[in-house]
Amino acid sequence: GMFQSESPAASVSAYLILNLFLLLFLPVDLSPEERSELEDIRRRKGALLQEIQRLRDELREAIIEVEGLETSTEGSKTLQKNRHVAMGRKKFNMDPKKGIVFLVENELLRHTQEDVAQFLYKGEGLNKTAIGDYLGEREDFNLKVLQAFVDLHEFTDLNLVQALRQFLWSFRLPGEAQKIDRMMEAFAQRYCHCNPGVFQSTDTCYVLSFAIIMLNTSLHNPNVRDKPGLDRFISMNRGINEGGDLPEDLLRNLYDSIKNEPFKIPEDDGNDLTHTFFNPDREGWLLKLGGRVKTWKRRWFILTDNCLYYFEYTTDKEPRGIIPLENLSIREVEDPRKPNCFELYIPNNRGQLIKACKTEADGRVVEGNHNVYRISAPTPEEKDEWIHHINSAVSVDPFYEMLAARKKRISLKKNEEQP
Ligand code: 4IP
Repeated sequence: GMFQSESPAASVSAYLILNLFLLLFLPVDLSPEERSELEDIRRRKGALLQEIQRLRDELREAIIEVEGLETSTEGSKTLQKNRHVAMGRKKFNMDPKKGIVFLVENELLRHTQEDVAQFLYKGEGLNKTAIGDYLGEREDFNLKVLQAFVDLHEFTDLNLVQALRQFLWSFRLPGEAQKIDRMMEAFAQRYCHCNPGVFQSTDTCYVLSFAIIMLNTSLHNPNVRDKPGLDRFISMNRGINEGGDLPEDLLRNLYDSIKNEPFKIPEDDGNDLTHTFFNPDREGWLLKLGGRVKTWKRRWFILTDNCLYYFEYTTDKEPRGIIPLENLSIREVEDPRKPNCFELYIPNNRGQLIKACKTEADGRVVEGNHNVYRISAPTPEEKDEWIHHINSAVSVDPFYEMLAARKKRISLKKNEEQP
């Protein structure tokens, strides 16, 4: 047809315009094909004009309706109020703070922590991510609303997993560690308040809550290969009850509950905290440059436990080398001989060697001889993925730090009691 030009892309639109021009304004003889194309265009134009008219009518009706509302009497006051509430909810979902201000200004919500908390707890028409964002704000009022919001949850006689299910479903936890810390602290306090005597302290409840969320990820995230059994879960939680152990029955119940049914996360886009916790392991073939002798060797690399392991064969039981990633950084580099290169290095290095170990040909385990580890990936995509995964493995994980602080507190208290 006339629009199937074979001219270069850049001139296609000019070509189309010219054709259209010829078609519309010049009395040219049209082939049957061109004629039907022309008719098609006219049809579409007609349809578009109709659509424009329809939209105009609709707009006119809406304007009349709005004007009517503004001048209406008592009867439609509630209608107007409902519309304002709906508008407030929409505003809240786009910008939680503005939404609340709008509702307060229109006298649809009282600006007290209890009323706002109730509004969020009911959550009608509210986006749970927006609720989480509002509750996570550090401002005085928001902190009070968070407290009131958590107090609206009834956890009496629920086990910790049941309580967490309810809590984690009522809004979406924001991604920031500090915010999560505040929310989980409030949760733990509320749980302990509703269930006195279950845990020795709020810290115990807090630490166990995190252990459960992590367990949920380990068991249900397909990227985590190593699925912990009940025994591991029990031993992970040794001594967290102010130095003592929690009853095994209790831990078994929680474990089974999570195993049978994962947490439901609102608005799950694969980007929630359970994914934030874990940097899924990665493995694949890479080329590695030697330390002293600069030879490239193809090695099977595995990233796990914050270490990079490399093997000669995928089936090898013992790695040829182990590189702990702590204190290392990673950067892309150009190499004259190999494509898709990156390098592990020590920031601000003054001639130190990277701490690593390797197995010599004779089986001795020795320290590595690398100032940097230069590595080449098979494709640019794989290079990016390795860099991304290694980066998340080396970056300090704020969640673990938060947890470590709690655990330390628990063990300090324990030592005070048993000097
Ligand atoms: C070897 O070269 C290999 O590249 C080694 O890699 C490497 O050890 C050696 O580095 C390098 O000399 P040749 O085999 O040609 O002798 P791999 O152990 O993967 O076989 P690294 O430490 O990179 O594992 P130095 O630094 O040991 O010389």
